[in-house]
Amino acid sequence: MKTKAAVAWKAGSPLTIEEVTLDGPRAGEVLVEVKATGICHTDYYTLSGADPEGLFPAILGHEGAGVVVDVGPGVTSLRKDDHVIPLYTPECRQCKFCLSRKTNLCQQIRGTQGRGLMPDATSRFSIDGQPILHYMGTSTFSNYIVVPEIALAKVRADAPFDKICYIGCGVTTGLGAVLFTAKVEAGANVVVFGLGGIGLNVIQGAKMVGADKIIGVDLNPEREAMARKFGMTHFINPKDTENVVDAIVQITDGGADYSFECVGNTKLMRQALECTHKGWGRSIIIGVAEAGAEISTRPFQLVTGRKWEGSAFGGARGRTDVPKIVDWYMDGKINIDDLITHHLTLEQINEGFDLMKRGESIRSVVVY
Ligand code: NAD
Ligand code: AHE
Ligand code: ZN
Repeated sequence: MKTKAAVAWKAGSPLTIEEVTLDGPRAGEVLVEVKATGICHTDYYTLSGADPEGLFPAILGHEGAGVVVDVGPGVTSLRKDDHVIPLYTPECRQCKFCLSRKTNLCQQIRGTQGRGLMPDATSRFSIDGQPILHYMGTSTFSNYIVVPEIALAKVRADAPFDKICYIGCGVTTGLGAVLFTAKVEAGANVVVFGLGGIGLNVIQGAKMVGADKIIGVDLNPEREAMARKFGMTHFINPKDTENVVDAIVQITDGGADYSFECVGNTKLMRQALECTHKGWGRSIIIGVAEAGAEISTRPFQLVTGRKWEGSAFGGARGRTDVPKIVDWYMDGKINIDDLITHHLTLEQINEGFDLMKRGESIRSVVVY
């Protein structure tokens, strides 16, 4: 069949809208009509050329929601008309990683996914016979996609696609880092570096669990009002603060219990570790830093009890946890609507990247 898609031909170039040939689902695969997709900073990161796994030409996008159109042989858990959210972190429930119960990082199809291919090492997308690569196993910047069954969360049918698509990455990543990775407890002091599409969801999660002080750090003063609305109690703009670490240590009487880096900047990662409390502070890296970047600190910071950790997709097990997060949204327990600042058509997708770069959007959502 044919599908409309925004294609990334090479690093640093705007996407172009193309008619792409899409082969049907093979064994264990599902054809999905994508109804809406968010634009995450990670899409921009890969498009910029900073991603060591960034391959071109490809169809980017990993924050979608849609409807099952057809299933391939052997698919048992989904059928036509089911509403789904594609998962860049699948959940096969069978691999060593899933069975460990220690991680959400299912590795069943990670090898081929990282090479822009389906599990049988081929692409379903092509233009005039030239293969176009998949991205993060999802490629939600295409109106129709083929996705492995293990990379689809089935969600309730009454949830609006243009909101729940954000649960496909940003919402789950931010909330999950607090709830599933750090397991922040009520009364804890929390610091969030970067108040964008991810960081504001970390704030929302911290508020949800009853954190005490919730300190936000961002260079963009426009972020303060929105962050306060979601539960931030203190705002630090590094431009106006001589020493961010000292300021946080002072506000928290010795350091934060938890910090979250939601920018992808290795200097901030160091500050995020060093602003946590001696003896027990935990710093969670969420931001994705460019190829070749490395983190550093004095080992003494770790010797004296601080812990450096990371979180991918908020530690969420997608097929299990994503439907629950959709329920939280539908039950009014979490706010997604206010974070979606722009709705765009696929033809306007490059404007979505520009809004992000200019710091004018939290999340832009493309509606097909
Ligand atoms: P975003 O562009 O919406 O937000 C980034 C925020 O950081 C902005 O508010 C910006 O003003 C702020 N910022 C930039 N430089 C700063 C600095 N030096 N000091 C303070 N604030 C600064 O991006 P996003 O969609 O929220 O993504 C944030 C990061 O998280 C990206 O690196 C993205 O790739 C990553 N990410 C990781 C996961 C994961 O699973 N680990 C999932 C999604 C996104
Ligand atoms: N290809 C990148 C990896 C970037 C990365 O860390 N991705 C996160 C999700 S970001 C979503 O917005 C992730 O889930 N990582 C675990 C994994 O297996 O990729 C690079 O830098 O190499
Ligand atoms: Zn993302």
